[in-house]
Amino acid sequence: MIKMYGFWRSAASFRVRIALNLKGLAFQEEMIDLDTGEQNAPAYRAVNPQAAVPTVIFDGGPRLTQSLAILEYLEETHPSPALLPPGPTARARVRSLALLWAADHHPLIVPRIRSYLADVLRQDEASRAAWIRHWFREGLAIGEQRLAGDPETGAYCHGDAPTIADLCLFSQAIGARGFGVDFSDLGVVSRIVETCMLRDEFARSVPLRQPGAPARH
Ligand SMILES: N[C@@H](CCC(=O)N[C@@H](CS)C(=O)NCC(=O)O)C(=O)O
Repeated sequence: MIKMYGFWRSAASFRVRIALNLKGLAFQEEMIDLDTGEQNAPAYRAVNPQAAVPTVIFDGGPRLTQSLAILEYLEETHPSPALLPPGPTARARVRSLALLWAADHHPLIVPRIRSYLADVLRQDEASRAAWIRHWFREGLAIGEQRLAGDPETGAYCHGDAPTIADLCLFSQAIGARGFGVDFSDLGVVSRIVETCMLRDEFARSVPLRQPGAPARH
């Protein structure tokens, strides 16, 4: 059985959860409570010295961190259904979109950044909320510019099957909604998010359906 250390609200855990579901791989998720700082406790730092989720331990296999590395590992070890398209140009486009959200925007809103804003820079809650909403919104707006009018965009970010770009877009967009970001004006992004939501593998991966999530947040 695959074991994942995650957290209900974690976007990085969310994208790996979707991939495991799409590939039909059974896994058990242990929640590391990021709200109480459990990621910083010695017990979890022994698992991942970066004090971040996800960490995935494969039965008889490696212990991996960094969601995109985990997604690539899953793709190489369980290639069906494919979450990367064939051909180097298409794969580069998908990875580029995935990195836009997962590498350039998501890291700006994680707990360690929010704590620094609060504890070191003394930003009040309203300023921190504005920061979070700004980076969510910018990532989605840039995504819209890249996706709209590009003939490679289909029902999903690339063609008519989900790729790792959709996992990253969906997790970022659902997280944005959770923080009150309205992106209904971003037509292609909104359409792809709704297309993903129609699939059970995406829908049952959403934060509010995970153990420990509040009834609403
Ligand atoms: N680039 C990493 C990001 C990992 C990460 O920062 N995860 C967040 C939750 S989404 C976390 O555990 N943050 C802990 C903290 O900021 O203290 C990945 O994609 O796995």
